[in-house]
Parts: sequence; structure tokens; C-alpha cells
Amino acid sequence: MRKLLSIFIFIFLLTGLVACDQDIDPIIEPIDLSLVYPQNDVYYEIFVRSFADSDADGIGDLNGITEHLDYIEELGATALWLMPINPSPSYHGYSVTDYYDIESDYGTLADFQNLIDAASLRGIDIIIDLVINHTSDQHPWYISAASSTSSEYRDYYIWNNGTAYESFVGGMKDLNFENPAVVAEVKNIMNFYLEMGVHGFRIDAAKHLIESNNATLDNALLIFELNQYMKSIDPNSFLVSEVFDYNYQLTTDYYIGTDSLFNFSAASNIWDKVGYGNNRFLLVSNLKKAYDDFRFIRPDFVDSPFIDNHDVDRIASMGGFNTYNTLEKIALAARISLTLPGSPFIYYGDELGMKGVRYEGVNIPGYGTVYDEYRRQPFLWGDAAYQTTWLPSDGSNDAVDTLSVQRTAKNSLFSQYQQMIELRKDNPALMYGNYFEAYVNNTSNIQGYLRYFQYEDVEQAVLVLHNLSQDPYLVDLEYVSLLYGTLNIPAYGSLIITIDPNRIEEYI
Ligand SMILES: [Ca+2]
Ligand SMILES: [Ca+2]
Repeated sequence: MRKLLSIFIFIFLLTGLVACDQDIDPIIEPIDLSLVYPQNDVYYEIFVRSFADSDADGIGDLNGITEHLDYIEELGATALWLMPINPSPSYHGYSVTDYYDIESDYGTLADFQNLIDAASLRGIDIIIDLVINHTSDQHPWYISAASSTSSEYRDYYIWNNGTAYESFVGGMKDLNFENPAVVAEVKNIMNFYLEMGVHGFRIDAAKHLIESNNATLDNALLIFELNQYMKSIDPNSFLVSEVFDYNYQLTTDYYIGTDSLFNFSAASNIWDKVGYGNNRFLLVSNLKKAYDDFRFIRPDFVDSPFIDNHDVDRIASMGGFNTYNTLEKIALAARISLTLPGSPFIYYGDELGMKGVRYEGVNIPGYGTVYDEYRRQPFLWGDAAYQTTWLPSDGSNDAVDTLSVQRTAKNSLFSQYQQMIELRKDNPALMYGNYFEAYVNNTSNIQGYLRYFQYEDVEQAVLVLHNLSQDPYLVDLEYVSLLYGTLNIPAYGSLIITIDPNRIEEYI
């Protein structure tokens, strides 16, 4: 009876609303810009094996991530990049044996679907590594191709005098992208995961896909074809390509095909200018040159800035950062990355200041020979319940505060990351658009840039200044609101203010 009554009331109210629709002033809803710009996110890069263990076998897994989506929200990231999750004989997963299943250490396809769905409920997007330059030599395609020259998979690979070509060592056999059947296989793989609900892909080793005399253009066009296919399934999806080159000019043409590129040039400028203090006055002008180059090919490029990833030493262990003022310099590098155009990527554990370097084939008792493993060490939860233990400690993180310590400590690196991510998401000039102009009074101590954004009624101009020197630096500036810092910018500090958008010309 009560239910019936409430239905009647509902219908009555509905009729009333329709009847007086003309009389009600329209309520202006704030625009959800994340829907207008679905490719702009703050990414958190996860090496699944090292993140969170849900079943006490010491190995990180997909359920461990699902159980820690609270943590992703606490940090503030809006999207995840999962390093390879397919079955693989290698610990890192970059040699796939089955593109349609999940590495058994990590869980099952059902676990992955569960993670995608749980993340989606929180508005967290997931992209995954698309490792297509090569397969494992244990992939059924390769086993068949190697067994007979008449195998239907023979032309999936590139043969020289009976040997399959490898652009990387370790049993990874390059796929032959001049074979349309291989391109069709990749589209099937993309479709499989898009149907599950992933937001897109990170194309691994993009510059190695085709190694022709005209490789850049050939790869850009191949990625264009894959991207077009992806957009026919989900127009809002996101494709970021790994073109590992510190010279941005050698990467720009990839914007013909890809939505985004990891900005290795920006990373190396941050390492050099913030870490070593070399030619500090060139930081912003170098960044701007790269953006202007990208803009020329794709005006709506989505840059992917980062300060390190699984393929380089952790920033806290890098020369220039590992000597003095380490935490201050890391925090400054993070603030730069988190105030640049695009979708910044945070490598898991960087928010704690975790360390880690490459070893050149060193034998670790109880594990074996290691190379990049210690760049990908277990995340420091400070809670044994989720801690991964697959890799013995080399002691490098013994002095680094765990998450459980940092989340309650004021001004910890973790809390500085949280604050800066929140600031980015709250200020559309930081989060959206590609406007980037150098601050008029840049010096070798102070490097600043103006970010501006306008969409319908939303308009904002933000000035970001970084002090790259060891001494405080006092600036005299008019501002509309102070978002971060003080006018007397401390050593390795930053000042972020909003300014009157009509007065931008005075600042650039
Ligand atoms: Ca596990
Ligand atoms: Ca290749």
C-alpha cells in the first residue's frame, strides 16, 4: 500500500513538474569537463606483481588492486595504467604467450572484469599495456611458425636465414606488421579488452613495430589504423604510445596516429634542470618547443608527462637527486610534471620517494640474476597484510617511509602528491587544454609558465612559478587567488596563482 502511495505521489509530482515547466528558471548545472575531455586524466602506473597481494602468496595481483581502489582515490589518480597482465614466462610480462588470458600469478579474466567494473564505479579508467612488437617464443603462434616453413603462422614473424628476428633479447620474437593477418590479430585483441571496458592502451615499443627505412612514418600510420579502429568502438578511448627517445623531434610524427606520447624529452629536462641544475633557464623554453612541435602535427595532442617509469632508475636514485635536498627536488619535479599540459603519469611508489636502480646481471641469493627488477620493487604499504615479497630487499628502501607513516605525516611526499593532484583536478587551466606560454620574467632561478583554459562559461588563467635554486626567491606579483605556496618562494619551492584572464599579456 505504501509503495502504491509513493508511486501516486511520484506521478503527481511528475505531472506537476511537467505542468509548470515553463515557469521554472533553468538551473545551470556546472559542466563536468571530464566528460568533455575524456582523455585527460591523472594516471597511476602499476607493476601488478609489486603492488598489492590479496592472497598471501607474496605476489601482487588484480584483486589486490581492486581491494586498494580506496588508495587510488586517496592519492587522487583518476586512471590506472597496468603493466602487462597477460600470461608470460618473464616476471615483467613483456613476452606474452596468450593475449586473451590473465597471468595466473595475477588472477583470472573474471578478476580483471571485476577490477574494471569496480574502478568504473569510482570513475577510474584503466588502460593496459599492448605488447605487440613481439610475442614470447613460447606463444603458440611462434611454436607453430618455428616448427615448419609451411605453418599458417610462419608469416607472423620476420625470418632471416631461418632465424626469427628479435629487436629485444630474451626470447621475444618480433611480429611481422607487413602481414595484414597480424594487424587483424591486434585489432581482435584490442576489441576483446575494449569490450571488457578498458579505456585504452599503452603501445609498448612503438618505434620498433616496423623497422623499415621509413620506420617513423610506417609506425605512425600503423598506429593511426589501430587508433581509428579503437575509436570506431569507443570514441572516448585513449591511446598512448611509448616512443622511447629523449629527442622529441624524433617522436613528433607519431602524433599522426597516436592520441598521446610519453614525453621523454620533458622528463630528461626535469632530471637535468632540477636534479643537476644544468642550464636551468632553458627548462620552460625547451618544454614549449616540444609542445609547439606536437601542436603542429596534432593541435589537440594529449601529452603524457612523467618523471620516471619502470624502464629507468627511480628519480630518488638518480644522479642529481640522490645527493642533497633529495625530497625537496623530487617534490619539485613532481609539481612540474603535475602542472604541465596533458595526462601526467605517476609511477607507483614515486609518491613515497621509493628508490631503485638497474643491476647488470647481478646474482641475488634466493632470487637469481637481476637487471631491471629493483626499479620495480614491492610497494611500501607498511602493512604486512598486502605487502608483496616476491623480490628480496636490496636495502635501498630501508630508509624510505612507508605509506602508513606518510599518510599521517604532515608535508610528507605522499601528502604533497595528494595536494598537487587535487589542485590540478580543481583548476581547469591546469587539467585541460594545451595552452603553455613562458612567464615573461623567467631567470635561471625562476622558471614559470602560464596555463589558460576556456570552455563555455569556464575561463581560468593560472601562473605557475618554480624556484630551481637553493635560495629563497621573492616575487612581487598581483594575483586573483593564491592556489599554492608563498610570494617568497623557498628553495626548490613553487608558487601557483590565478590571474585575471584579461591581463595574460602582462605575464607572458
Ligand atoms: Ca597474490
Ligand atoms: Ca618490430
